[in-house]
Amino acid sequence: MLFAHAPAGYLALKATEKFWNKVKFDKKRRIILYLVGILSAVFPDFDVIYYYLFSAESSHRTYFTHGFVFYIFIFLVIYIIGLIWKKRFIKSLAWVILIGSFSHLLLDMIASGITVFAPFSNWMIGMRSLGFVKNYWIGNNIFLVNYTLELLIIITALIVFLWGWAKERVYQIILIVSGLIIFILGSWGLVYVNDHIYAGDSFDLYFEDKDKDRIINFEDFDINGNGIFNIADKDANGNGKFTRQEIVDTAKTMIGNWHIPKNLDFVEILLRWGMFKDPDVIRVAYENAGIYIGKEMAKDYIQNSEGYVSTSKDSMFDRRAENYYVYCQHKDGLFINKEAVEIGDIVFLENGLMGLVVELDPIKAIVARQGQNIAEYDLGVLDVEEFCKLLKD
Ligand SMILES: [Ca+2]
Ligand SMILES: [Ca+2]
Ligand SMILES: [Ca+2]
Repeated sequence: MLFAHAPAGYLALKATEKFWNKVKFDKKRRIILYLVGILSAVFPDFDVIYYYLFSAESSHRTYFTHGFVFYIFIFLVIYIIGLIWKKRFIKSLAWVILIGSFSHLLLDMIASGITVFAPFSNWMIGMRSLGFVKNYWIGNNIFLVNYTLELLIIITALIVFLWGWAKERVYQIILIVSGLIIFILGSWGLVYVNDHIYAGDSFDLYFEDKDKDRIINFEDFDINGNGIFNIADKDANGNGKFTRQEIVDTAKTMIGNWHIPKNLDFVEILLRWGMFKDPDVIRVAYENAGIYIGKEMAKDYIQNSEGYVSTSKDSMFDRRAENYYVYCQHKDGLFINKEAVEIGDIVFLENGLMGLVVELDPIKAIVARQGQNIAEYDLGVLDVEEFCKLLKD
């Protein structure tokens, strides 16, 4: 909910104006109250700046700025000042801050989840954390759901805002009709974009416990419980398809897409412009075959962090080609001899990108180049630096 917070705050203030504007303040004060309220509706996201500058290790929605406690405290302080000074305006100020900030938090609870009681508790409450999106259509189309809702809020706020000027019925009809047209065109655009977002079927696999050893697949280095580590297992996820072939099959379904979401992090798309990164092809393809490469890398990082460009707690840890290169180095997986290449291997290109080998003779790899659709390339036309063999079968 990146763009909808200000309009949602405006709508919340408009709906509650009779309550916080009982005495009917003059125009100037009313505008100030609206502006403060709208600013409060956006304010919780200022922690995003802190998040990007100092700590990308956890969601910014877990900071105290995304809990109700902080705003109740601010409200009480300002309200009590208003009581002591006997100023109605200050009391209304307290109310619009509370209404604005609460509108933000409630919207975030719908879109994902927030730590409602921060800083006292880290308990995340929201649609996402309650599992609403797991295994469902919404889970694979969260981009569409999220931005359609944003669009709806923005258009509604615009109509409400302009309603005051549209005194005659004909203007009101024009307003509603144009709002509808913008909504339909906008939704159509969102559907189009959504169609180019890779929606894998790894969600089930992710949270399952295939071998019933009480370690969910995502945390399990031996998903099928046959005593062979995922990375060395011919069929790591135990679905009857060979790991190597499954990796290649998955990667081929990504061709033509713009974006591959990191697990349940679709909402971050616009925060991290650039849509997809080249390591995503490898990460997701391996994941669908039962190899959580980020976990494998994190395990290696704990034993030997040398060379890694970010810590294993960084949410971009398994989305940086440099880290994959270091991991391959640590695993003695790097080689330059083309004769030894197998499908499912990784290729590092001279331009810094990485790809996934999906065909031999001639060698072809799937590469995600920023600003272009994910595509298959003949390695004869790309400058190959090194190959990497991670699968141990
Ligand atoms: Ca397990
Ligand atoms: Ca196994
Ligand atoms: Ca398999």
